[in-house]
Amino acid sequence: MLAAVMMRSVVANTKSPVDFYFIDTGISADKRARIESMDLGAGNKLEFIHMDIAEKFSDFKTWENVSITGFARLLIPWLRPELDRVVYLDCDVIATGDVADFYGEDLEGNPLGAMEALEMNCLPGYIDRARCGVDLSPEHVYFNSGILLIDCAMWRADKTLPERFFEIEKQYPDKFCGDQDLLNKAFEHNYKQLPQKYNVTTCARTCYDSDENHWNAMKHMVFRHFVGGFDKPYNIGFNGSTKDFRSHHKFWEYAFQTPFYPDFMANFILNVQKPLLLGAMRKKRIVYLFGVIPIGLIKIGNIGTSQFRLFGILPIWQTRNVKCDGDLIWEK
Ligand SMILES: [Mn+2]
Repeated sequence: MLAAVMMRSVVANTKSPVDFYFIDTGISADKRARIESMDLGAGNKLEFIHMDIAEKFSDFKTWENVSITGFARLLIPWLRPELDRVVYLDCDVIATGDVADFYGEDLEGNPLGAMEALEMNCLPGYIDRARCGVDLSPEHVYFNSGILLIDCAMWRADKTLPERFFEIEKQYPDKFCGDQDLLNKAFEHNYKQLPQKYNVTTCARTCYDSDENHWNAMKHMVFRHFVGGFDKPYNIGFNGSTKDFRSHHKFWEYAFQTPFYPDFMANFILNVQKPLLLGAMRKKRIVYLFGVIPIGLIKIGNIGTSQFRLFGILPIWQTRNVKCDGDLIWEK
């Protein structure tokens, strides 16, 4: 239960009192009781808000690793009409700095504050596919929807906004990244881009455009966001271009302070064994043409491109590609 770790990390790093609102789209009674048993510290409050997500977003398309739960964040401003500004955090986030810094950022009249999805630049084909999927203008900086600063009052004042969400969903049913693509389209050129230290999705230098920006994000990191399956600290067995072990020790430090530590450890041990299994499978990827000529399947990059190579050298076939002129090709 990642949300428990996220909440522990937030209270450990801020001096301000925090009101947590846990959007409950179907948590089990057992997990809820374990979360409620946690000591979040004096002055901090926790409230569960139940949402019947399947009913609210029954027409929304879900696939791959995009679950319907992700769309819950679209309704945040209407869940508690008395709140004018909220910080939204994914459950796969930990705070390493003070959440109040983020909460207090000047949105300069924009309805939303968010950070560039730098990890998308590191994954071949990802950013193009996401952009094509909702027809984003090239000038729009594509943001990650896992950490948001929401001006709830502005969202509520915009009477057409909920309708626009549904229209975008209808217009682009094959979009790539669920709520994230939808929000990027809904707030195209209409959000405040905030410093990357508020959403460190990757520590890899290659994802940042300069040494300075990389250094600033690392040195002043306020939130570390463990995006994707292979970047989760308990999923240490997998490798990816965005993978980096920085802040993993922090995750374990806070996980230890929750009732879910044994569950995380069990996952960790299971996942440590997976590369051994995958290594064994990889050996079987050599096939023999006419039963004689060996053709190796060599994986290039982390996601997307795979090539067959004759004698392991000459490329003879390529699968998975992204074109960006309206014609989207992506083989899973
Ligand atoms: Mn996330």
